[in-house]
Amino acid sequence: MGSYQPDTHLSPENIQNVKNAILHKLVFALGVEPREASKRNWLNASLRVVRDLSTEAWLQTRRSQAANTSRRVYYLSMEFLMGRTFSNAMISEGVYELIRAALDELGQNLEDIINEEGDPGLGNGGLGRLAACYMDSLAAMKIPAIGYGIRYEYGMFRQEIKNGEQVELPDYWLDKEFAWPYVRSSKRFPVRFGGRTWLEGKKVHWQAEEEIIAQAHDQLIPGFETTATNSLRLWSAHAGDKVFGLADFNRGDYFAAMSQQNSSENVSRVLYPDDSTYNGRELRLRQEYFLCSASIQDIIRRHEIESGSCINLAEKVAIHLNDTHPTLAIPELMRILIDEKGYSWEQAWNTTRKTFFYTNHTLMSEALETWPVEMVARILPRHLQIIFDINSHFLQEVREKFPNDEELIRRVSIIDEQGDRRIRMAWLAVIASSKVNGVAKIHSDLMVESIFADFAKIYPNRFTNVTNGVTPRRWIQIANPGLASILDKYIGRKWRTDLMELNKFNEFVDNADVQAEIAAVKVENKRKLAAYIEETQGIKLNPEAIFDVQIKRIHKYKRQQLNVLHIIAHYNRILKNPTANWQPRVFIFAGKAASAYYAAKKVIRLINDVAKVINNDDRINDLIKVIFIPNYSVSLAQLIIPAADLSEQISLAGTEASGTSNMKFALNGALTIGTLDGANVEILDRVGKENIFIFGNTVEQVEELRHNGYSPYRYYEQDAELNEAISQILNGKFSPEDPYRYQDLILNSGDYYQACADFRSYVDTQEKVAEYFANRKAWIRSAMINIANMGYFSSDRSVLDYAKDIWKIEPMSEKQLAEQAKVA
Ligand code: GP0
Repeated sequence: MGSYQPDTHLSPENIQNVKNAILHKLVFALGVEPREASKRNWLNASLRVVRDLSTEAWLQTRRSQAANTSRRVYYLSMEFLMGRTFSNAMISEGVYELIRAALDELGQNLEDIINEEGDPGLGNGGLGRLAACYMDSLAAMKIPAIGYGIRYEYGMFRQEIKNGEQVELPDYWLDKEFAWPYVRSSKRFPVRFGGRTWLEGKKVHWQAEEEIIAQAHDQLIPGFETTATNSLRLWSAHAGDKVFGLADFNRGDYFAAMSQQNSSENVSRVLYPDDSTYNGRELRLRQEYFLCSASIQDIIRRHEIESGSCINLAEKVAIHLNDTHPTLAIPELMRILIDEKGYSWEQAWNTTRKTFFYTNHTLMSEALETWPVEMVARILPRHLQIIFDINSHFLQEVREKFPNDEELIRRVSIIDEQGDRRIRMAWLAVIASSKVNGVAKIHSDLMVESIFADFAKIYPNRFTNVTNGVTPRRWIQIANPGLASILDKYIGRKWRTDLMELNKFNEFVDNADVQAEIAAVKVENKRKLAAYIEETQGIKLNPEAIFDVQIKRIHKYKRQQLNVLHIIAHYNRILKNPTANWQPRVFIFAGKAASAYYAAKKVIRLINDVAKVINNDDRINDLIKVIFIPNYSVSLAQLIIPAADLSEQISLAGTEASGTSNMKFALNGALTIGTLDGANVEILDRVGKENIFIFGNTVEQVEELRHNGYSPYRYYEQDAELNEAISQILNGKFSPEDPYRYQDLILNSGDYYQACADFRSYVDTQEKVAEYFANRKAWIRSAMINIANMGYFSSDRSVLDYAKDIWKIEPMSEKQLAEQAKVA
């Protein structure tokens, strides 16, 4: 435990102290009398009490990091899906039970207060949530780190389902007061756009046309039971007092000038809701540069304070790019080193190349960012020159290594010269980074065989893998306290920061008593989820049914449509043979579709249409329920995942980079039905093929089908069950009021993700699932084997891999964390 760990014993005296502290915050921080305090007031007062504890540790961590000579990592990400803060902060500081007791005596129920907190949706899906798990793990593992992102005023849209369709509503999350962050009024940086450049002697000048201010907001990231406390710094955009519409002012047009100010603040207004697709809007480019410029300025400022100059920047600074979205940090660092610090081009490039690292999160071409040269010229004229310079330097290097291969030069050039000229951001990120990694073994292998094949030839040692992970604090301890206490009882409590400890649970998989305890917790979690669904949708669920769950972004490649085809086939089978011994099943979906993603929104509608018909068909006798839970979020995931029996990870092989919910499910004792894709492959390696349901074509088979001209009609014609299910969709069985609604959905869209090809194997495997579930003892045993062998998938392991193999950072010790800085 850290030196700032307070006395957290549940003594009457400690409880009284915490009560006093909460009451003090209520009155003197919020200005509220206890008798009139709302739940939100109690939450914010309690949050402030916990924040005080974290703040002491945070300040100490900063002092000790400044004294420490090791490198720090800066994690740049356009998305951080942090989820709620309160429980996490309480467990990190070890005060969960104390706060519960204090609130109890104050007449408040802790669970109610926890549920009062909003869930900032500052991310789309896996990529943003991964960044959040990494922030948690970096602190817990005592790795000096700062996250940088954008404090969007509007996060991911709120999803409602109206008449079966997704409706998007704004999520103005800031109107629910959030007492956790500190506004850092002194940390403000100008970010400039547009204008022109010219040469004076050897020096380039950039006269911008517009300047906005980036304002820092810091969230403390307390490490679990350690002093180490990192920061997540999010930037908001402000107009500042430089008004560039001076001509308007001169004409006395105060109003026009001021309204332009308003528009500069658009930069941090809203998160783009597109997941894994590239959206080439100008505002997005401005957002990306805004994040990069403010963060790089801040990194240099801190480094200069700690080291006196920029000279040894690469020794002390590692900058990690979470996908290509923050790649403009590369030319921004170059610009500052050359234009502001007087470095030569070579010096700046050498420093930059040692400083950057890049993670690729997808191979799918629609996600790869490319910006038109014309647009970058207009918005970032100086950066465009630097990118051109990097490119010619790089192409020179390639020509020396591989003479007379102009075809190669054309392919690896940062500038795509075909059509309108475009900058390939992934190429820039690869060229400027010391290491590039994929997020699961299969993904990293495919990455160097496909999109980065040329670069792997040019830079053979640059590419590596770090398999994703998830934090066991949030995904076991907080989400599944029942499971946590079973683990504590049988294997001790060390799994929280060393998840390989779970291996010890293997000893208990045949123990009938432990099996019964695990089964009881699962049913309890299912009841809790069922209660939520009954309360919000009025549908009653049978907690003995198989809870079959697919929760993730709605995407064609993730193949929710395949899941639906199975549901329909299953429904048809029951109707044909109603008295057979069917396992009751609840099919649960949740997830958002990008607002402009027509086909994905249609899939949501199909799920809801199918749900309506099946849920109301009395002949089915409640053997099937189909549920779509609206407005998926981190908090909902924490409720749903521990209640799942079956985890649907059914993407087409070769398309899902890793997946991370697959890990959360298996850790919580759900069995996976999945393809040989992403991290499923590694989960299979660890839990063994008897304890996972693998189906479908392999990457090689998928490629072969594509190569030979894939057609879904062949499967449709040959497979009677598939034929029936598709025909029912196409004939309007599930949309009688609008029979043509789904004409364009499956066959006519070409079935690019080969759902029809995997249908037979999926349905047959689902049948095995049902048989296996009937043998409840065997099922629970398999669930336990999953839990016991998932230790590898902790994000603690992931960040330690990054620290050791990529960033070259030694975690700090408690002793180092107690040191004081020599500088002021
Ligand atoms: C990948 F390219 N991912 C992208 C993107 O734009 N957004 C995003 O969330 C995801 C992958 O799809 C993933 O396979 C992966 O686990 C995650 O990034 C983190 O690496 C599942 O969400």
